[in-house]
Amino acid sequence: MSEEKKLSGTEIIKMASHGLRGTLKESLSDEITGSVREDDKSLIKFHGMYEQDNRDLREERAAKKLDRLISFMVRMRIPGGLLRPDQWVAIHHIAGKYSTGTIKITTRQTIQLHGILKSSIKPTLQSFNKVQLDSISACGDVNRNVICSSNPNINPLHRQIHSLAAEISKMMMPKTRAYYEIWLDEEKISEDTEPDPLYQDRYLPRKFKIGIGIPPNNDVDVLANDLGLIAIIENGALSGFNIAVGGALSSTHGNPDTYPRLATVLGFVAGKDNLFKAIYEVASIQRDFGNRSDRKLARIKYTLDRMGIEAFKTELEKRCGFKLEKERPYKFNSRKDMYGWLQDHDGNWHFTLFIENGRVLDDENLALKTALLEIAETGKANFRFTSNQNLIVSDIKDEDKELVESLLNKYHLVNHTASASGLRKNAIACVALPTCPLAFAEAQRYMPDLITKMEVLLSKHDLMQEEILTRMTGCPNGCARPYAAEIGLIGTSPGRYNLHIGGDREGTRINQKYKEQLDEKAILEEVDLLFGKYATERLEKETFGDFTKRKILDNNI
Ligand code: SRM
Ligand code: SF4
Repeated sequence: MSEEKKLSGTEIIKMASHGLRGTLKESLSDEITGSVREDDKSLIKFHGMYEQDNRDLREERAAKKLDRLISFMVRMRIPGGLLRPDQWVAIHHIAGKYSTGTIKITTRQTIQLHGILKSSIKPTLQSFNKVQLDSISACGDVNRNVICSSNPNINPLHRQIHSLAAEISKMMMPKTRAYYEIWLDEEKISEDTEPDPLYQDRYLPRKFKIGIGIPPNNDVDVLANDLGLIAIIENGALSGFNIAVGGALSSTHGNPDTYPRLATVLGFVAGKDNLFKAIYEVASIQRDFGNRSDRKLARIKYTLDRMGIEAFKTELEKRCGFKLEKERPYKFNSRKDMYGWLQDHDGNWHFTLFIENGRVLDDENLALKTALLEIAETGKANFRFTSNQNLIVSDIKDEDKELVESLLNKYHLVNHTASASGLRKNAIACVALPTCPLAFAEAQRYMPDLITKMEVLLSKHDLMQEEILTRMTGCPNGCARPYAAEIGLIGTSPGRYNLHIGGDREGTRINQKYKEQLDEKAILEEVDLLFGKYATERLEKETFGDFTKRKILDNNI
């Protein structure tokens, strides 16, 4: 077990929380402040929420001697990112009534609503509950939203594999009834805390993420997860999963002990019972061996590297009571979303819609939110989120395609998707300002403009057809997975970014820092030089990431 050093403050809060209840009920009924009590700020995350404030307003409010305007972000638990149309309709109205109105599709196939006042949290969660949705353990030191390759067209077995996301999510949920009591007014049956064999009273040392990848598409960045499950399909049947442990993409500026890491494949598991046992026991090892004194070093990637891969695997096999088989061959060839119309193996239709940085709102150019509401109201399409922050209007029967297509066209969404450049359609940015308290620089509000300027350079070098993966974050926490991009821009201070290059297109290589602290002018100068070299010196079919790795980073100039 892990050496017991001084426990971090969060550990003490979790243990004293009586099954994540803390004093949340008291915090909620305190009308003097829009905030929750200090310890409850940690606990509320396990219920899918973060306390925030709008950073744009801080200065103005401080000048008027006003406190920060506190509100909450709610992140939902939507395993595999699949919603029924009536659920989308509900979210549309809830967003309009209680939040800023913008629906944000995240990099983990779910949605966030921002700007919810304390008094509106309960009505928000109760409205979600009416359509069988919740935000349980969407954040906190537990298993988060389970993601799965989103496009049903990938493989005839997609439905079967995708359904595992919901089952895994259910198995990994904490056993406490706290969410139901605090937010949904369920009566407390007993004073005892519910026994929870997996999480016990300390939960995990840190967040834990599970992703399911269905080759050949790695749209979920499966190796960026604490636990990545790679579906192995042989002779048209699902044989089982390669199990990969230790992915996570954050680092901290100036802290060399932290690093982004892709998961290591430990072996192969066949059969659902063994798969679920292995998932459970990977988490139990992290529970018992993870670092509980330094949260910066608490993810399973550090546990794995500290224990050593073989020792970790031996412990896993001991706990599972069976040996992992040798990993089976698989190949990823892309991480992009399959934009436009596709028909799956059952004859249903799916339209993958480009949503810039996952922000669903109506603006002067596009009535996106209205369009999606109208489509959902027909009841003829499900909504699937992708880990690239896009949306698949999906599962449309052949006879309903015309109706859905007419709405997509009415609101210009087909053209919006078709006309966006390859660079833009393969770019992701995290939320950053104004709500993220950790942001040093802009991301989703700035990236569209930067892409426009980069498009000019692509065009100059005759590279407009290229689909280069570009990802931007406002800090090194890596929420848009910039360390796994061909071009990664990582915020260091207002208006400045580190430039990373050399990631591959399949998501199997971490990129490297190339230049530090660049402002926009310097970013564009560097990108211009790199595009110029790429246009003239690349090998046939060589991607930008492979080229920059070979020619620039490996110093083969
Ligand atoms: Fe993240 C913290 C947003 C995916 C690594 N992330 C945050 C917070 C909650 C800031 C905070 O702690 O107060 C951000 C909220 C901003 C806001 O105002 O909404 C935030 N993360 C996001 C989202 C919404 C980005 C987006 O624009 O889509 C993504 C929500 C995913 C979801 O639905 O669950 C999001 N975050 C990720 C990913 C990508 C992934 O999981 O595939 C990563 C990198 C992978 C990983 O986990 O290593 C990621 N977020 C972090 C970290 C660094 C964790 C670490 O190991 O150190 C933090 C900071 C922390 O936990 O202390 C963080
Ligand atoms: Fe906030 Fe940093 Fe995550 Fe962006 S990467 S959302 S700035 S924590």
